[in-house]
Amino acid sequence: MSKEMTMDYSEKNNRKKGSAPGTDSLLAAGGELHQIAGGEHSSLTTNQGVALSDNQNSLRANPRGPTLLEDFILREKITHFDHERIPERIVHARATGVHGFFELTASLKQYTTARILTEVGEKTPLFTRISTVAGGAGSVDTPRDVRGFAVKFYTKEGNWDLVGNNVPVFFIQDAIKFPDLIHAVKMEPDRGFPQAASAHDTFWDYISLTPESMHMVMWIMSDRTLPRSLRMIEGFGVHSFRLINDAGESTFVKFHWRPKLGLQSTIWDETVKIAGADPDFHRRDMFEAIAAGSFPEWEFAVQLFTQEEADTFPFDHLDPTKLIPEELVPLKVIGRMVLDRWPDNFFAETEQVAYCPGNIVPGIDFSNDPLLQGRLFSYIDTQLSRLGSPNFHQIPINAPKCPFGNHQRDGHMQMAPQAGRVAYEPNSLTASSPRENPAKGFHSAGVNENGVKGRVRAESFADHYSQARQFYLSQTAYEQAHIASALVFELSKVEHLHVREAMVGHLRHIDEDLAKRVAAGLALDKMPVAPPAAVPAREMKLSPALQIIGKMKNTLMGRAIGILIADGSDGAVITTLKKAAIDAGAAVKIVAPKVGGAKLADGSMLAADGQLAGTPSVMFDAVAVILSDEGAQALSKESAAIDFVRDAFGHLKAIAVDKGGRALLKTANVGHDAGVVDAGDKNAFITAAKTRQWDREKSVRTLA
Ligand code: HDD
Repeated sequence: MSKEMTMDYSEKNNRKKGSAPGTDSLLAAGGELHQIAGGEHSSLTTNQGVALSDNQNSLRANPRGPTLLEDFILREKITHFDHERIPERIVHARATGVHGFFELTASLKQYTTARILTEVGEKTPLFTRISTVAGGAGSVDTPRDVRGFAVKFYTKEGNWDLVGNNVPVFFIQDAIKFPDLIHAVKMEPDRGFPQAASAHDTFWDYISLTPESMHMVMWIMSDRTLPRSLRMIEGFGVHSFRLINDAGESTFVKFHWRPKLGLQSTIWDETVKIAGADPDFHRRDMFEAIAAGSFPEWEFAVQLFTQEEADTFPFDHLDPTKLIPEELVPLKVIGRMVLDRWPDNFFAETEQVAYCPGNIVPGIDFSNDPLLQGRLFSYIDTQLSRLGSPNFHQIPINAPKCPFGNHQRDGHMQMAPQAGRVAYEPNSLTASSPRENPAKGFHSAGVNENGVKGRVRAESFADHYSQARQFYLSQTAYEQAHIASALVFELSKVEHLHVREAMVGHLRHIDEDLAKRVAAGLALDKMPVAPPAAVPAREMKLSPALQIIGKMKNTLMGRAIGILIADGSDGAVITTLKKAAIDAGAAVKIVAPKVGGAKLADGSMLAADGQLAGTPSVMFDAVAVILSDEGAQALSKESAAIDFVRDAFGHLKAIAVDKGGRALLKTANVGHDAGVVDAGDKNAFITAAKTRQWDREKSVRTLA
């Protein structure tokens, strides 16, 4: 039972009295609730506090007679149940949320007054929600999709929400286009599918008519949208923001999250199979990591630049389809985020958390990015409809952890019994009531705005291809092949030939070779004409920081190894490999035909962590197959075992095998290369397991 629940009335009331005097603090409001959290043998009650004598039978006129309308217990229970669901988010409905903290390691005092960015060593609690975009709340974790990366910092100066993605650019330059973009990508309205997939006509039709999306298209077709784990993605604030110092001077800033475990993605065939094997793959991975005490961590970094520097960039930093290459403005690491506490209740926290890019604190300000400007309106409006009340900020997950108060009153679900006679400002009746604070309060950057009003797009936003080209050309050859193959896959799902052709036309502006590869993959009979381009792609300096492979870490930390065994397997080999993998930081799971385990060669039983049929090799980063001759013989007739090794090989993973394991590989017609190592050589296995066998790919599939 939580401490809160064991407090008696007087304790709670005392605590309330002790809270920030003279403010209308809503913090104490939660203390009025005496809801039972589920202690040992506590009585079930109705919502009115009436104890229940029977929770299994409704009130009947007689044992076999009709149920009575009088049954207030039944009615209350069913009514509440009927209202359990709230509208799911129109985008980013499916997500994983975790509590954690931010710790500042380098002060930005020179640039900002925001305390969270100036007090080195100070820890700020936060709640992070990582989401897919297109799928509904019940969709799978691993579609090809952007991941939302939203962080709510509960700072001492108010809540700051940094609502970003794992991709640093966006599809469109103006918020007015957002409803069209989302309608195009979500399930088609007449048929209700596809769910959580961009591989369909309406999405690509819209994109092919929206040249400004081409840079984002390169990112979403890359393996960035197929993350191995939510712990292995980057996060970006996307837009430029401003920092304001105590002299009122402002500096532009871009925010970045960099995962301590390095970047890692899956490959497409693997992702598709994970979706079937474990629709909750990412959520479970995060849950298990936190339960095991291996807390995911990200570096927080900024790119700082002045207006004068921005004037020299070969792009407009206010255009959200552009990024600032790290090679142009280096990242300065200023802090870290650690996620260390799973929510107590998914609905109360992960579902009800309400992020708004407009939640900002003194010392930070918005830029004129037109997408950001539109977002400032959209989120609060969404929360009003989703959570149903202007008091959604009082829900504990949304409430600031600093004192807060004003003269806003009433409304649906008002939780705070706001005391006193005065609900206005200025007033002369209550000296302790909250009032404006020019010294500490929020000030906007003093920016000169002039020009002609109109529905216009700045000319500096007209270059749609240069950074798309820069991104594509900066990738390794493997990654380029994955991008080309992803385009072929997606456009092959598009029924309208003219849409496929239009997309290939755009690709010609990005890179002629890419366009040719995709055209060949689609078996187009001739190269489509490229559409007119306001600004043809310019050559930009390559940016290796845009690769995934370049940002992978040579480590098994946070990774998983599966060891497939059967009756008769050699226990000593299993133990040695398991220990080596654990020592290297990996989680290890034993997989056997039966979950109870297998009888090893020495007669002992080894329990399994997963049954073979339900634990395919897509769950792991590398596998070992340790089998006796009889075990290999038995598994040669099991398609799950054949798939286990075939997929491990096809997904470019290291495989350790003993004699029996090798026999299974032979039966499965799996080849041999440097990534298939002898189970007796644990060091060779650990080395191979830390990476993917990229060179193998050409031997297992034809890429575009
Ligand atoms: Fe958005 C949710 C990120 C553009 C309107 N967005 C939402 C979430 C993330 C982002 C991470 C989920 C927050 C959560 O976990 O609850 N959105 C972005 C990024 C964008 C972006 C990085 C571009 C740089 N969004 C964008 C535009 C609009 C919206 C241009 C509307 C004009 N976004 C919404 C929304 C959502 C949302 C409809 C749905 C649920 C919610 O807000 O709370 O208001």
